[in-house]
Formats: sequence, C-alpha cells, structure tokens
Amino acid sequence: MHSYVDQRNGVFPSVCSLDCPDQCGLLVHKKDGKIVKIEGDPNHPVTKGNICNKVRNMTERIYDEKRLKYPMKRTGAKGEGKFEQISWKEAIKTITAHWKKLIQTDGPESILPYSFYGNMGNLSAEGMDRRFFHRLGASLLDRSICSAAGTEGYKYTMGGRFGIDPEDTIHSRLIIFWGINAVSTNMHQVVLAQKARKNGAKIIVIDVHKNQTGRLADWFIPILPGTDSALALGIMHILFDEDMVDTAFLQKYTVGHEELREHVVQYDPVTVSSITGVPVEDIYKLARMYGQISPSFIRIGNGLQHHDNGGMTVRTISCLPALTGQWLVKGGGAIKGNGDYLAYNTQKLQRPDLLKNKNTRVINMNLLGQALLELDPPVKSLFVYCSNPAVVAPEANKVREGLAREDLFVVVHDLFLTETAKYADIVLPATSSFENTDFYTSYWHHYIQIQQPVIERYGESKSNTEVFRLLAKEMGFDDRVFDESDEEMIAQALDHPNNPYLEGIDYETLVEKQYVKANVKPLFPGKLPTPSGKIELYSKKMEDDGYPPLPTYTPLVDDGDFPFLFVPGPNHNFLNSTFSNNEKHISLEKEPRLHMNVKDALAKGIHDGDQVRVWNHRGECEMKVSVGENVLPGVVVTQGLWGGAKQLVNSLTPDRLADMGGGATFFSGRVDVEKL
Ligand SMILES: Nc1nc2c(c(=O)[nH]1)N[C@H]1C(S)=C(S)[C@@H](COP(=O)(O)OP(=O)(O)OC[C@H]3O[C@@H](n4cnc5c(=O)[nH]c(N)nc54)[C@H](O)[C@@H]3O)O[C@H]1N2
Ligand SMILES: Nc1nc2c(c(=O)[nH]1)N[C@H]1C(S)=C(S)[C@@H](COP(=O)(O)OP(=O)(O)OC[C@H]3O[C@@H](n4cnc5c(=O)[nH]c(N)nc54)[C@H](O)[C@@H]3O)O[C@H]1N2
Ligand code: SF4
Ligand SMILES: [Mo]
Repeated sequence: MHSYVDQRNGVFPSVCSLDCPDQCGLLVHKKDGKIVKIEGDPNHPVTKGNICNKVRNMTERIYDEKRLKYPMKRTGAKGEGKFEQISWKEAIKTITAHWKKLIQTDGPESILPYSFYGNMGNLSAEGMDRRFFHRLGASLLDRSICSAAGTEGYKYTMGGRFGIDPEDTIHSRLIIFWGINAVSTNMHQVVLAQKARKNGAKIIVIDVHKNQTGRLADWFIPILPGTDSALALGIMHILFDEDMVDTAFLQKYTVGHEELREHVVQYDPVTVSSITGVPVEDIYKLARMYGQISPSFIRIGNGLQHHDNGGMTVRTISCLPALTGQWLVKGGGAIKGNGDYLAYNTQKLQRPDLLKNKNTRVINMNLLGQALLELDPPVKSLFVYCSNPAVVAPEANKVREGLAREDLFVVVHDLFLTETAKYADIVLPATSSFENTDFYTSYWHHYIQIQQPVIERYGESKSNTEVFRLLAKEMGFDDRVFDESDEEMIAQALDHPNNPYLEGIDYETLVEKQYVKANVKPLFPGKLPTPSGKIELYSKKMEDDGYPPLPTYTPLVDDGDFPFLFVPGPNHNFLNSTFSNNEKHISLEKEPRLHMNVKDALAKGIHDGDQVRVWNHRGECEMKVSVGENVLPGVVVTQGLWGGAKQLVNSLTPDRLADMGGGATFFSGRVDVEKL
C-alpha cells in the first residue's frame, strides 16, 4: 500500500488535532500533493461530517505565508522578532551545548519544558517529549491551565473522568449547558441536543454571558460569576424539601445523602438568590424542572473551572444527577470530561521511570511568570512547544518580563513565530498534524482515532517526536526508547491491561478502522473508583485533604477594589491563541469586544462602540465596547486570546491558583473600565 503522502491526488481520512472535545473525523482533499480542502468525515460515528468554521478554513493556516520553514536564531532583542536562518544541525548543537553546560553548572532542574495541547496527538503532546525530559531530569511541569480544578472536584464525587456517552444524549429530555459556550466549543454536543429537542427536550443554558449558546436556549439563566455552586445547592435544597429525590438510588449508589439533606437546609432560595443574582422564582422553576424531567443531562463546562472556587463548583454540580437517580437512565447524568475511558498506558509511552532524580521539582504552568522571575534556584532555560504562554498564561506582563530575561535561554518549537517565539533564542519549525503519525483519544466522545501523514513536511519542519529524538541523540542518550518509531510507541500506549475499556484495541485495528470505540458500559450498576466505590456526596477524602466534605459554596477571593468581574474566555474562530495569527480567522472574528451592561455603561458615560481602556493593578488593554443586556451589572466579558500587546487580556488575569488541582483563575479577576 502506498502511504497517503505518496499519493498526489485523492481524499484521505484524518483527525482534527485541536484541543477541542469533539475530535472530529476529517476528510482531506489533495491535489498535486497539496491540501485543497478539508471537510468532515461523514463516516465518523459522532461528528458525522460536520466540522467548525475554523477547520474548514484550515488550509489558510497550513499554507499561511508566515508559517515557519526553517530553524532560526535570534539576532534582535528579545521580543523584537528578528531572526536569521540556521541549519537543523546548528540548532540542535546550540541547544544541547547550552544544556550540557547548564547541567554542569546549575543542574538539570534549571531546564523547564513548557507545553500544552496545541496538538492533541498523544505522541506529540505527551510522548517522546516526556521520555526526553524525564531522562534529562528537567523540572517537571504541572499542566494545570485548562481543566485541572474541575477534574479534581469531579473526581471527589465520581472517582475519575467518567460521564455518560454523548451519543446517548439524544434521549435526554432536559439538557443543561452549565458554564459552557458549546456552540463555539463543543458543537457536536449542540447537534445532539438539537436532535433531542426535536423529540421534545428543553435546553437550559446557565452562563454569565448571553452568547451564541445562550441565545439558542429555551431558557437562558444569567448568573453572577463564581456563584454556581450556590445555585446547585439551592436546587438540592428544593429537591429534598419537595421530595423530588430518588431515595432508592441514593441508598444504593451514594454515600452521605442524609448528611447532605441536612447540610443544604441553609441554602434556601432567598439566600441563594442573593448570592447568585438568580430570582427566587427561577430557582424554584429550575429545581422543579430538574426534579421532574427525566432523562436530564448536564454538560459541565470550563467556565466554572477557571475560578478561585472552580474545583468545589464542579464537585457540587456533579452531585446533582445522583439526587434524581439520573445515572441509571439512558441519556441522564452528566459529562464534565470523559478522558479516563480512553486512558492509555502512560508508563510505557512517557517512561517516568527514566527520571533519575525522583525528587525533581514540579512547577505549576499557571505560575510561569513567578517561576521565571522569582524561583530559586532559577529556571535558566525554557523549551516551549504546543503552547503559546506569552498570550495564554495568566499575569502576562510577568510572563513577558520573565521571557525577556537576558540570562534565560529560550527555545520555541511551533508552526508560527508566535508572541512567545519572538522571545526565543532558537526557533524550530514544527510540522502540522497532517504531516505526522499519531493517535488521538477524545475527552468527550469514546473513539480512538489514528492520524497517518497525508502531506509532505512543510519546508524543513519536524514533528515533536523527531525533534526529541534528535535532541536525545545529541545529548548522548543512547537508551533504546529514543529509537522507537511512532508506530511502536502507539502499540505500547494501547497495550494497557489495567484499562478494560481498551481491551482488544491495538495499532492494527486502528489502522484498519480509523475510528475505534472504547468498550464502554454504563457506569451503574457498577463500582466507581472513589474510596467507597459509590458516588461520594459526603467525601471523607475531601476532609482529609482539608476541604469541606460536603458540597459547599465558597466565595471568590478578594481581587482588589475594582468595580467589575472580568471574564475573558475563548472565541468562536480561534482555538485559544491558535488562528490569532492567521488573516482569514482574524477577518472572521473582526476584533475583540468588551460586553457591558447598559446600567454600568450609563454610570460610566460609555456608549456602544466606544473604545475603552480596561485596567487593573496587573495591566491594561484596549478594546471596543458592546453595551447591552448580555451580561449582568458588575460583570464584563470579552472573548478571544488575541496576540497584540493592547489586546492581551491575560495582562489583567490573576495568577492565583484555584481551590483544587492548581487550576487557573482566569475568570476571577476584577477590572475597571474607562472611555478612551
Ligand atoms: N471555538 C473554540 N473552541 C474551543 C476553544 C476555543 O478557544 N475556541 N478552546 C478549547 C478549550 S482548550 C477548552 S478548555 C474549551 C473551553 O470551552 P468551554 O467549556 O465552553 O469554556 P469557556 O468558553 O472558557 O467558558 C464557557 C462559558 O462559561 C461562562 N462562564 C464564565 N464564568 C462563569 C461562571 O462563573 N458561571 C457560569 N455559569 N458561566 C461562566 C463563559 O461566559 C462562557 O460562555 O473549548 C475548546 N474549544
Ligand atoms: N484569558 C484566558 N486565558 C486562557 C484561557 C481562557 O479561557 N481565557 N483558556 C486556557 C485554556 S483552557 C487553555 S487549554 C490554554 C491553551 O493554551 P495553549 O496550549 O498555549 O494553546 P494555543 O494558544 O492554541 O497554542 C498552541 C500552540 O501550539 C502550536 N502547535 C500546534 N501543533 C503543534 C505541534 O505539533 N508541535 C508544536 N511544537 N507546536 C504545535 C500552535 O501553533 C500554537 O502556537 O489557554 C488558557 N488561557
Ligand atoms: S476544532 Fe473541534 S469542532 Fe472544529 S473540526 Fe476540530 S474537533 Fe471538530
Ligand atoms: Mo482548555
């Protein structure tokens, strides 16, 4: 069989590599060796041929003039963006020579890898790189920027990243999108919800911003940021009070329902209304709908998790389906993330055993600015890949000050000269996922997919696995693990006897079928991986870890005397900061906007369309304001991680850590706004 790369014309199966729950199946059309069109693969069992606008326009990114073609070294000042071409040989030699010296003078922990999921392929995002940095003994990175707080919170209740099969949600009669902008960020869950709606389902959206998802709802419930656990506790109060709980389910499958019943007495609708801004009658209406309609499904989003109390909020909401016994009903329950169904063998893929120094320090990626400016012993070298911290990390001004340090040796491997890459000493060009072999495991649906290279490598670009193999060789690491091929690594990762859901799935089946579903069975009856094996409404483990053992409302941390809570989320046409440097996607998105309530605008003398300055003690940015009723008074919302210095929303966001998992608190910062 010819590889796809050798065939200059045709249509080839592929996977979307972006950090998005949908992980769509794609069909890539090639003409004369180049991709001319990308569309959804109608054979994909969940995504069924529909894809988002971002990826329909992906060719504009793959063949963007600005894409990096060869390695470069810096010739201008840090951050200035002046570079000259060098060979791969020189690049790899420069990096390894620097590191060999650092290991002598400062030890390997002075080197810090910084990466996230710019490419969701497991080999690219957490394969050969992990092996390499483990062997090197570099500082470890705690990759907590996305969903760490909620993952931890959900785990206390449910034991792991286990929710329902999204394919079952067509049977739901009540669907609650809670803190998720699903129209932009999980479009196929919206498609499934629309199907359910045709069968009579109602869609509720609970959000701080009436965005495109809120507009699609049968009922949009605006809420004050960071107060959702109070609303969930208010619902529980009414469910118990009005006898709408499934006692048989609670007795059989949960721990602590009696304690919970007493505990939620304090969360009466009047109290909850004063915390959340949700009217008392709406709290009753919501609780009664939730108590009476079955199957009901809650899609728990990231908006809840990027707060000081994100862990506890998700922990609390994830208790709700148990109260009404929804886990036993097809289409009932919740999804926060489904990542653990497809958990592969990380020991074999990532080889943590290669870490010689077992006590290697761990650095939280949300604290990058602090780490670069304050840590002792200092970080002396940073290797960035699959991430763009100068734009996406909180306290961006600290991050940039750190990146600009003259004594910090920075290497960035990316497809573009990102804002971060402008600070690099050495820039390495990365292949796109269409040029690589990899395997993909969705964190929403239950399918594993394979990517085989479709096109030739762009310019001199190299994949992550290739780069780390080269670095290993030059460092003199002769361990056999650095010679293993991508195919061998996939086979090892899939060989995971501890995960019964992966039984019978191997490399050959993946190549043959392209999409393979995990052997998923309903969660109940069954044992959860919590200490008790049941849903833990009361969690002894939480108590041991220093948290209230029962779901609780904890207010946001005081962020200073600024009048507005600032919620800067992602936008529709970018994927975090990816596409923020591609003209096509910028033109689709136009410009960043600050959404503000009419009452606040009036008080500040601000009019729709005015240019405003948004500022606090951390920084400032400028944007156009949209005045209306889409946010509550006291809240301002903007979307999109734009690259420009004046649009850098993360110059305003706090680097406090959330209550659990070392998570980020992007949405718990406060700002002031004034007309320019
Ligand atoms: N188009 C597009 N898709 C994406 C991404 C992207 O950048 N663009 N990013 C991808 C990634 S990495 C992730 S993690 C996901 C994130 O996608 P989502 O899970 O949708 O998370 P966010 O968009 O951060 O926030 C979701 C919603 O929460 C709201 N919100 C904020 N604070 C609160 C609160 O306190 N309470 C409530 N109820 N709502 C609140 C916001 O207004 C927003 O509408 O999307 C992925 N998909
Ligand atoms: N204010 C605010 N900040 C946020 C968020 C928010 O909602 N608000 N969301 C947060 C969340 S949820 C997340 S997940 C993070 C995401 O933050 P990042 O993980 O940094 O995501 P991206 O901005 O998409 O940057 C990914 C980079 O990886 C590169 N890349 C893609 N494929 C490859 C590859 O194969 N190899 C290499 N070497 N590079 C590759 C891309 O070109 C891109 O520059 O941002 C966080 N930051
Ligand atoms: S970004 Fe999400 S919705 Fe768009 S093609 Fe990729 S997986 Fe599908
Ligand atoms: Mo994320």
